[in-house]
Amino acid sequence: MLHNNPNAISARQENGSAQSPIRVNAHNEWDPLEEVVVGIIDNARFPRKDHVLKTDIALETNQSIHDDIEIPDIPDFVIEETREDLDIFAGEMEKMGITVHRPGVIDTQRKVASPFWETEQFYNYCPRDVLMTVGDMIIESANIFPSRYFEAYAYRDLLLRCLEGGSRWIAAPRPRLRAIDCNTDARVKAILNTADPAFDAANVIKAGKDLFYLISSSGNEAGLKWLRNTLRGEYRVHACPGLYTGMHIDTTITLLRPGLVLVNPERVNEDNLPEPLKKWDVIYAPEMEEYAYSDLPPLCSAWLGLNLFMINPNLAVVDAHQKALIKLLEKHKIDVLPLKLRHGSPLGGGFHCVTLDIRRRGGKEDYFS
Ligand code: ABU
Repeated sequence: MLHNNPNAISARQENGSAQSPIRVNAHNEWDPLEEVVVGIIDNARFPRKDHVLKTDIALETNQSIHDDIEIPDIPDFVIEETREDLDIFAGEMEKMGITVHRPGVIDTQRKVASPFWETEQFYNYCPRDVLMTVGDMIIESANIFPSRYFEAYAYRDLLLRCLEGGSRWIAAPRPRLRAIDCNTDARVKAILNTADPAFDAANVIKAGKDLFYLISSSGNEAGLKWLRNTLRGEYRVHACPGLYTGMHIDTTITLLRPGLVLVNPERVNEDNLPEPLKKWDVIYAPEMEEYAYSDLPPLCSAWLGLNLFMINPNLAVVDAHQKALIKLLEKHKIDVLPLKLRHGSPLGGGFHCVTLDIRRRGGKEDYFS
């Protein structure tokens, strides 16, 4: 059902329990989770007018951006099964005593515009892409797709509660995303060619005082510079170039616990592994089990199994299809809660993508000294 009322953005949260203040505390990818956001699938449609998304699809499928790029409809059963999978995931975390927040519902077909473009909006399935928590700070990222320009508004009530709780809240400057900022040369494996800082929050993972920033199509050098300058004196932001030209870091490097990292064997090797992680034990992910529950094309790479979500240093939520990966994690003394996101790949993300950790027990440590 389409929720047409633009004022419905925060209906869920406003009708919910008392709006108590929240103190953001998220220093790494593994400390015991206390509070989290899980994405939603309401009103999910692929935006048809987003020229950067079209460029991405054209580059991925070797089409010209001048071609009539075909954007599929998302069948109702995909929406319903995804709602079910997300609710099961959220419910499992609630059973563990973790507080779960959900984004507000937006009318994705309502057009939005800047001086440079007009488009429909993306759906709120991946909070990980638009918001980043670092210590007591929450950062709105500078996303590369115009259809995601206003996506953080779906979290505005939550952000206000974080502000009330004493958290720092900042937003990166928005890139212009003009037509001329899009790459049209399929040989250059980057969607954008812009001097403006542009990065998805999911280009970054955190390990205490150290953050790792993937240079890719969804995260440019200027975005790295903005993050480094903004966090100067507080964090070391390590550039991760030459690993993966696609999108996010969370199908390439997965931090499991202090001293243990899981990497993608097609992208990462002893030489290009980010320098600080060379001090850690490295495990290489096994081949991924491939599957599809619909005819929709994948939006993610075949390595979505690495996109697992740590509940604490000894427990991971992992795609139940990935039996070999589960075995490997168990061998390293990590228990696994196997769950499904049947349509994760065509919709754009796995368990790490559909979450945003708001609060984990623990403080800011140096894991590399
Ligand atoms: N965060 C989703 C991963 C997308 C990718 O395969 O690059």
